[in-house]
Amino acid sequence: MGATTIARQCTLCEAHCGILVSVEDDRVTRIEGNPDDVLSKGYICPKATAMGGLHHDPDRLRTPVRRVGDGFEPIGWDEAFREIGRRLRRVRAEHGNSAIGMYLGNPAAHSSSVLYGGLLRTVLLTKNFYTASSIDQFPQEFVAWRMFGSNVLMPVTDIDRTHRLVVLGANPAVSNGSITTMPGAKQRIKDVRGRGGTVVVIDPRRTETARLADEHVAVTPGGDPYLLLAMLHVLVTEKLCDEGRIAAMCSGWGDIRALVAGFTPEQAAPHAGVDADTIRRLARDHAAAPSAVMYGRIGVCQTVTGTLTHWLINTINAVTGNLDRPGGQMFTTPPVDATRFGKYLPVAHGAWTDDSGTFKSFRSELPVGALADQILSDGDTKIRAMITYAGNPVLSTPQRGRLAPALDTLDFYVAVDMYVTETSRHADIILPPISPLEREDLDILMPVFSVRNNLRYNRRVFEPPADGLEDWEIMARLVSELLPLPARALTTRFVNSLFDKVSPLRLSALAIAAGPYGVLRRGRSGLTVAKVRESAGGIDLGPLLPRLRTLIGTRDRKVRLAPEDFVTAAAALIDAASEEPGAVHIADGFDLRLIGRRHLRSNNSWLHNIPSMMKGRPRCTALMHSGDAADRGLDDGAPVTVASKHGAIVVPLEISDDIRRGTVAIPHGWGHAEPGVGWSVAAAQPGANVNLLHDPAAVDTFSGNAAVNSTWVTVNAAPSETASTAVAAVSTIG
Ligand SMILES: Nc1nc2c(c(=O)[nH]1)N[C@H]1C(S)=C(S)[C@@H](COP(=O)(O)OP(=O)(O)OC[C@H]3O[C@@H](n4cnc5c(=O)[nH]c(N)nc54)[C@H](O)[C@@H]3O)O[C@H]1N2
Ligand SMILES: Nc1nc2c(c(=O)[nH]1)N[C@H]1C(S)=C(S)[C@@H](COP(=O)(O)OP(=O)(O)OC[C@H]3O[C@@H](n4cnc5c(=O)[nH]c(N)nc54)[C@H](O)[C@@H]3O)O[C@H]1N2
Ligand code: SF4
Ligand SMILES: [Mo]
Repeated sequence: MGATTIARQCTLCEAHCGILVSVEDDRVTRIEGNPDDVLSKGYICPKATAMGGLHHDPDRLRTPVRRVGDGFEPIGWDEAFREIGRRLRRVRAEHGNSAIGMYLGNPAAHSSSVLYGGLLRTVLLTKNFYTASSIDQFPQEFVAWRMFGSNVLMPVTDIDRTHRLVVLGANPAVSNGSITTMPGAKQRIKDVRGRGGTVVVIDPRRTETARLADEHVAVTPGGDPYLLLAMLHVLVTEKLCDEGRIAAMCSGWGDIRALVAGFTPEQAAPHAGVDADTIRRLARDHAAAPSAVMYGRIGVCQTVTGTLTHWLINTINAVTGNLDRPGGQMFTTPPVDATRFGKYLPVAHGAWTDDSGTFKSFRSELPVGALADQILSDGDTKIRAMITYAGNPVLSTPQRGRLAPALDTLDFYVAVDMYVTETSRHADIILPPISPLEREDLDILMPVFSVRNNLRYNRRVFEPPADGLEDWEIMARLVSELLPLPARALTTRFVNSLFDKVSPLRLSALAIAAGPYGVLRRGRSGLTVAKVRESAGGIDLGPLLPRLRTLIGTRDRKVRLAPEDFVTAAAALIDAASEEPGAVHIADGFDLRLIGRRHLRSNNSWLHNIPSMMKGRPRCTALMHSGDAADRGLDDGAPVTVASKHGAIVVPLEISDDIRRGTVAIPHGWGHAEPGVGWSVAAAQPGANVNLLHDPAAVDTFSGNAAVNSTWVTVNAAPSETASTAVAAVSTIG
C-alpha cells in the first residue's frame, strides 16, 4: 500500500479530536490534528499518537483466547461463542437471570457499538448490571433527574460564550472536558480571558487548569457543599438573584432561601477551607458577570456529597439567571436527539438492591462498589457468571482487593477486551474486538454533551482482518446465544445474519434522518451520512440553543430547585458544621486526605503499554506539599507507604507546593504488577493500585457513586524491603 492520509477521530477520550492518520506500507507513520475538524480545529493531545501504538501493539489480542492452566490459547470465534452460550445458558437455567453479571467500562461509550452493549444488557434481564458511570457521573445524572425530570438532561457548560468560568473539581486542561466535551480546552479557557472574561478554578490542587486561571481557590477536599451553600446565602441575602427568570422557570425558590438564610460564609469557611471574604466575592462576581457558568465534574462527583454538590452548582447557575442561556449551562441539540427522548427511559431509583441491601439500583444498574460482594454473596442475586465489556474494574474501582480473587470463584467469565488485563486475566474466554483504527463509525454519543452541536464520521484507516469482529458484532453474537431460540444450531446463524444487517452505523443513519436536522424533517437540505462522509472534518450544527422548555420532564415543566430530600440533607450538613472538621478521622490516626489526578499521557488504566505514553517522570506518585513532607521527614522521590483503613500501597513521593496542605494526590489506573497480565511495557513500570485504599461502601449518599475523593490516609517512609521494589520501579522510568 502506498502512502495515504485518512481523517477520523481519536476515540480515546470524550473529546474525540479530529486526527489525520498517515499510513505507509500498512504502518501508521504520523498522527496529526485535523485543522478542518469542526469541533477540535486541529487540537490533539499527546495521547492521539497512541492510536497508532495501540493498533501495532504486539500485546494486543487478535484472536479469541481460552484459559488453559495459568495461560491462554487461541480458539476460533465459532467455538468460543458456542462454549460461551452453553456455559452462560446453563448458569441462567440453574440460578436465574441475575446469576449472570455484566460490567460495561468507559471505552464502550466511545463507539456506537454501545447500542448493542445495551441490547445485551436488556436480554440478560439481570439485576447485576454495573458500569463505570457509578464511579463517574451518577451524581450528575441523579441531579438532572430530580431537577429537570430526566437523568439524560445533564447541562453542558457553554464555555465558548461565557464571561465567567468557574471550574470546580475538574481539570479540563488535562482531561479535555467531560459531560461538556471540549477538545482543546486549554485554548477555550484562554479565550474566555482573551475576550475580557474571568476564569476561576476551585480545586485542592493548583492544577494545569488553575495555572490558566485568574484565580485559584484551594478548597478542602469535600468542602465544596459548604462553599456553595454559603455562596447561595450571599446571593439570597444580598438580593443578587435573577428573580424574573427564577419565577418564570423554577419552583422551590422559597425553600432554598429558607435553607441558606442562616448559613454565613464565616460558618462555612473552616469546612470549605476558604475564607469568608473569598466566598462573598465568588458569589457577587458570579451574579455580576454578564454571563457566568460554574462547571463541576469528577472531583466533586466522587465524594459522599456528589449529588448535593452538583445540585448546588446547578442551583447557583439557575438563580443567577445562567441556566439555558448562552454563556451559562445549556442543553445540546444533537443529531440523534437523546436528550429529547431520554426522558422516557425509566430511572427507577431503588427498584432493587444488592444482597446486603446496602446499594440501591439507579437507571437499571447497581453501583459498582457492590460488585465483588455480589460475586462472593450467598444471597438470592449472587453472581455466578460474568461478562465484562471494555472495562478493567480490578484497577478502576474500589473493591478492597477482593474483586480479583472473587472473579476466580466464578463458574464462568467472558471478557470482551483486546488485552489480558488485571481484570480479563481471570476470564475463561477473552474476545478481542478489532482495533479502533479498523472501525467505521458515526459519533452519535459525544454530540449529546458537546460545546457545539455537530456530527462527525470515523473512516476506517485499515481494513479489518477477514475474521475480525467489532465490539457490536461480538455483542450481537452474545445476544443470540442468550435468546431462547428453538433449534439453536440452525436459528442462531439466521439471527446473526439478521443482526449483521442492522449495524450501529445503519441504525445511526436512520436515527439521524429522523432527528432534528434529518431529511424527514428538513427534506433534501437535511443532514445525511453521505454529507458527513464527504466533509473534511464533520459538520458543524451551530452553537447551543436555549431549549429547556421543550425538553424538561418535570410535571409542572419547571426546574425543581428544591427537591425535599436534597434540602433535608443540606440542612443536616449545615447542622454538622458546628463540629470540628475531620476530627473523627484525625483521632483515628489518619491525618491526610487523598484525592485523584489525571495525566495528559495516561487514560484511566489502559494506555500504559504504549512506549511513547510512558516517557518522562514516573506518574504513579503521591503528590504532597513540601510542608507536609518536611513534617514527616520525607524526601522527594523516596518510597512512601500510603495507608487507609482499608489497605496500603507503596509509591514514590513527589513534593510540590501546588497541592493544598493536608492533601495527597495519587492517580488511578496503575498497579500492573499482577501475574499473567499481558501488558509487557506496563509491567516494567507498574505503579500501584490506589483503589486498594478506598472503601467501596463510601458512596455519594443519593446516587451510590463511588466516593474515591477525600479518603483519609497516613503517609510514612516505606520499610526498606518494600522500598527497594518501589525504587527499582522508579529507576526504570525514562
Ligand atoms: N480512584 C479513582 N478511580 C477511578 C477514577 C478516579 O478518578 N479515581 N475515575 C473513574 C472513571 S471517570 C472511569 S470512566 C473509570 C474507567 O474504568 P473502566 O472503564 O473500568 O476502565 P478503563 O481503565 O477505562 O479500562 C478500559 C478497558 O477496556 C479495554 N478497551 C479499550 N478500548 C476498547 C474497545 O474499543 N473495546 C473493548 N472491548 N475494550 C476496549 C482496555 O484494554 C481496558 O482493559 O475509572 C474510574 N476509576
Ligand atoms: N489525560 C486524560 N484525560 C482524560 C482521562 C484520563 O484518564 N486522562 N479520563 C477521561 C475520563 S473517563 C473522565 S470521566 C474525565 C474526567 O475529567 P475531569 O473531571 O477533568 O477529571 P480530573 O482530571 O480527575 O479532575 C478532577 C479534579 O478534581 C479535583 N478535586 C479532587 N477532590 C476535590 C474536591 O473535593 N473538591 C474540588 N473542588 N476539587 C476536587 C482534583 O484535584 C482534580 O483536579 O477525563 C477524561 N479525560
Ligand atoms: S484529548 Fe487526546 S486522547 Fe482525548 S480525543 Fe483528543 S487527542 Fe484523543
Ligand atoms: Mo470517566
